Amino acid sequence: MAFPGSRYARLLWRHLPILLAGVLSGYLVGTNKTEIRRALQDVDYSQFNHTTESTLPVRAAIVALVRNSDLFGLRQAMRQIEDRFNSRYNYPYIFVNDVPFTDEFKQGVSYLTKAHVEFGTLDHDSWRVPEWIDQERYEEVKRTARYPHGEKDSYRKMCRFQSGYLHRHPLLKDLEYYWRIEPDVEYFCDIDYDPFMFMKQNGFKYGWNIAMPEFMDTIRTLWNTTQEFIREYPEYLAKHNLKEWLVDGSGNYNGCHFWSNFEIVDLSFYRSPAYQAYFDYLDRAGGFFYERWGDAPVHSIAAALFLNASQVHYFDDIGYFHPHVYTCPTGSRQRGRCVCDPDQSIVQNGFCNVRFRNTKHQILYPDSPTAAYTGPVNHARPQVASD
Ligand SMILES: Nc1nc2c(ncn2[C@@H]2O[C@H](COP(=O)(O)OP(=O)(O)OP(=O)(O)O)[C@@H](O)[C@H]2O)c(=O)[nH]1
Ligand SMILES: [Mg+2]
Repeated sequence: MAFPGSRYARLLWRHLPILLAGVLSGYLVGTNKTEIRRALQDVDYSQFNHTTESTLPVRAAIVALVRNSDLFGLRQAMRQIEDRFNSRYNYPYIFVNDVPFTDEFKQGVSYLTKAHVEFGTLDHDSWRVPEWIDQERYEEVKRTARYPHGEKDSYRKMCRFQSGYLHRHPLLKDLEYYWRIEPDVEYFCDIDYDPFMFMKQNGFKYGWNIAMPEFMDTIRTLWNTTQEFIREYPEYLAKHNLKEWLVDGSGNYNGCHFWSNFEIVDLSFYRSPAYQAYFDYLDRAGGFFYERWGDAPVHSIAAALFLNASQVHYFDDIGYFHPHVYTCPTGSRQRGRCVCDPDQSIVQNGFCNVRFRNTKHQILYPDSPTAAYTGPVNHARPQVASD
């Protein structure tokens, strides 16, 4: 009869490698997390980049300025863009930050796509309060401002950067078009065509899908400054421009602007002498800091004045949500390619949306007896949330 101890010994020897592996991984997980993190940081991100870039019909990318802390909101947005569109096209992504991206961020977004992903840090000059800004006056503005983000320095730098510098970032230099995204946005509908190619083939330079009135306290002098600019540089006004979309009966700015958190743009527009001169003029005037001029009204006013109406396209088929506004294509409940409820989509008959459609229609078809839209119009303005 064999001694039971020797059977246990044989069993122990046979399973020793498994036991050792278990102990080792337990050690790594339990006591040496920094080592594991270090190993993960050495991951070569290019392994996620099975790009088909060389066959893309347009030099374009999906672009965002983001913070490391936006990782999960951005992953949510990318997941939807991939599912709805990009997993079939593999347009590259470019992410820019004012501080270096963490490895956790780089890895977190790279996992979501087969496309090429690039990460850049912006340069100091594009993210600062310029020397011509009176610091005392600026501090007073931040203390007393009563509109969303009115107290924030970073928000103003962000708006200035997105207005004048994002398109000039070295990572974007070879692009013809960009599609801007943001954390926490949602895409409700399959996009079963290539919007970049669509823009290019139709000669569109600016594409949007939400138009809203701005908080007027954030842009008190933007329109006057714009008018001064136009007086100085009348040659930049496009012949068939959309100025009418921007003004009320007395010629004052009505606050209408495209929400630039979604925009698809032919970057030759932002690189044009007209846009560059406009941005420089606004920057000198100081309103990015003394007020809180957003990149949305700046881009929109420029598009309305320096482009022809035929070059500005309303993507009414792209269902989209940015907190807290929602646009859902009319009739999509029947067509079934969207997961949104058109009845909740109050911006489509909003004042700015309707005014755009009717203004463009009138410019393109001056002899047409009918307007583009004749239904009810929603005149609601955004509420100030921060006071
Ligand atoms: N790197 C970096 N990105 C920023 C900073 N502030 C904002 N952003 C990014 O700029 C974009 C716009 O910022 P949001 O905070 O979403 O601004 P918003 O959409 O006008 O404001 P909300 O309606 O409050 O969301 C987002 O992609 C942000 O991640 C910042 O200080 N640093
Ligand atoms: Mg946002």
